[in-house]
Amino acid sequence: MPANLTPLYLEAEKRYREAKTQEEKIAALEEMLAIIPKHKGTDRLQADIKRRLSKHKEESQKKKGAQIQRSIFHIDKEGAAQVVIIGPPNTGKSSLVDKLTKASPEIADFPHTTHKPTPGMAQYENIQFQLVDTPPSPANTSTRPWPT
Ligand SMILES: Nc1nc2c(ncn2[C@@H]2O[C@H](COP(=O)(O)OP(=O)(O)O)[C@@H](O)[C@H]2O)c(=O)[nH]1
Ligand SMILES: [Mg+2]
Repeated sequence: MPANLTPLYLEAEKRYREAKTQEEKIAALEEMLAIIPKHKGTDRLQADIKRRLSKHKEESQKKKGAQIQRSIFHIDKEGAAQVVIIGPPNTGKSSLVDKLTKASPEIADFPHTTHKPTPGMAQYENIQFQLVDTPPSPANTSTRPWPT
């Protein structure tokens, strides 16, 4: 039996072939499945679409899982450069990010106030830099660069 695929279906199929991301592929396949003529002649094609759909959904889930795992310590670079401020506790890292960016990292007179990397954008002339405030390593002890 001929499949008699409609122009709308063929368009969705073209979108699937050209799709770059898993999300685009899933959207195109779902559309194909919704509009494919449902009869004996398309049984195999329908099964094939369903198989691809579950494969892409699985891939997309795997990717999301990986992103969530790295989310706290992974900061996507933004602007011209990513500058990570590192140093012992209580040495003014958060104060620097607070002064130079619109971010509001917590500043306190005791160590380990910052728990996770906090990004903020700093502008110099017409260039945007990303500054990342970081928590200190637990092994570090305070070595303030100014007299106390
Ligand atoms: N005297 C002085 N104190 C500072 C300076 N920068 C930060 N502080 C103070 O040092 C303490 C620790 O600062 P914070 O930015 O939280 O340090 P971080 O732990 O390295 O992020 C706070 O009480 C700040 O107000 C500075 O340049 N001079
Ligand atoms: Mg801090």
